[in-house]
Amino acid sequence: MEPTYNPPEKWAWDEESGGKFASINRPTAGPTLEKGLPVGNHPFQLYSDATPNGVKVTILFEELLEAGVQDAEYDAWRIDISKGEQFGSGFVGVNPNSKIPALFDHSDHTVLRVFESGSILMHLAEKFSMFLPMSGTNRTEVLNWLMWQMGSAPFLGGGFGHFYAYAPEKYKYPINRYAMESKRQLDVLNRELEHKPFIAGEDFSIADIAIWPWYGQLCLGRLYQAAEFLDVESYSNVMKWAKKIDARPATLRGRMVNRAFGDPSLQLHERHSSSDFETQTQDKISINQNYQLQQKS
Ligand SMILES: N[C@@H](CCC(=O)N[C@@H](CS)C(=O)NCC(=O)O)C(=O)O
Repeated sequence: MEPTYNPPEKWAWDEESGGKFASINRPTAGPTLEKGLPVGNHPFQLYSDATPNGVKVTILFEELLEAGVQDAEYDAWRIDISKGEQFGSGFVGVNPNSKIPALFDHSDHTVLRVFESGSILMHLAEKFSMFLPMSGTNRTEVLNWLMWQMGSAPFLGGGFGHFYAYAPEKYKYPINRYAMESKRQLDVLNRELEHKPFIAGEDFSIADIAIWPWYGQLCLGRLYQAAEFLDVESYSNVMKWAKKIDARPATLRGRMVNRAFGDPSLQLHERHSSSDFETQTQDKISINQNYQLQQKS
């Protein structure tokens, strides 16, 4: 096969690579602008966006609150990654890797920064002794699947999703390579879920919370418009598990937080209180704004 690209001796960043996120991608780290982070009243300050990695953390917070853990109250501030807000100096202070989600935990004497979604899930699960057994074989199994997700999803998102949905052209080689790997991963989950209700066993855990936003939502047709292409219906155990988690009220609330796309009634740009789900979604905000405009005219 003729190569379509002959790499130079040394790579240089001389042009944008094209594709959906070309304008925010760059080969260097560190802040590009001075911008602090807002801080609210709750012990946990989350800086995130409603991507699959972001909603892992908001689903866990909402599950903790649903279970009655009042100390898990949090403020969720939106970092608009499409505008490059992850490169602000304040955000780089909480995550030097400039990726959402990132968390400041103010609940102890010293303020702790926590980044990488897997690390945030473990931190919160350990702090509240929920959704992760504190010892024993079940704990190891939850961590096995949590780490599986952290290692596997980049092939689904950065590999398959990028080349299938975001690249400027459809290239057969990478789409084939990553479709094959994504289907293999779905098959792994499907075989595991055949005899157990949740991925690490009998109980819902942070492993489900990490895996569902990627593989569950892929099967529910919410990622990359690839449900038919990957024949997700054939992974019937994953489908069943995906629907079961989708029906959890805390999962729905977690999906809404920091969301700024789609149905306005599901968009809660910032979350500072549990009542925000009733009063601060974008549909409600527009109704209020229209009402105020009518009052003025
Ligand atoms: N391994 C990281 C990945 C985080 C990640 O890739 N976040 C994406 C959104 S899903 C992001 O912030 N992208 C912005 C960018 O790449 O500049 C985690 O799980 O927290």
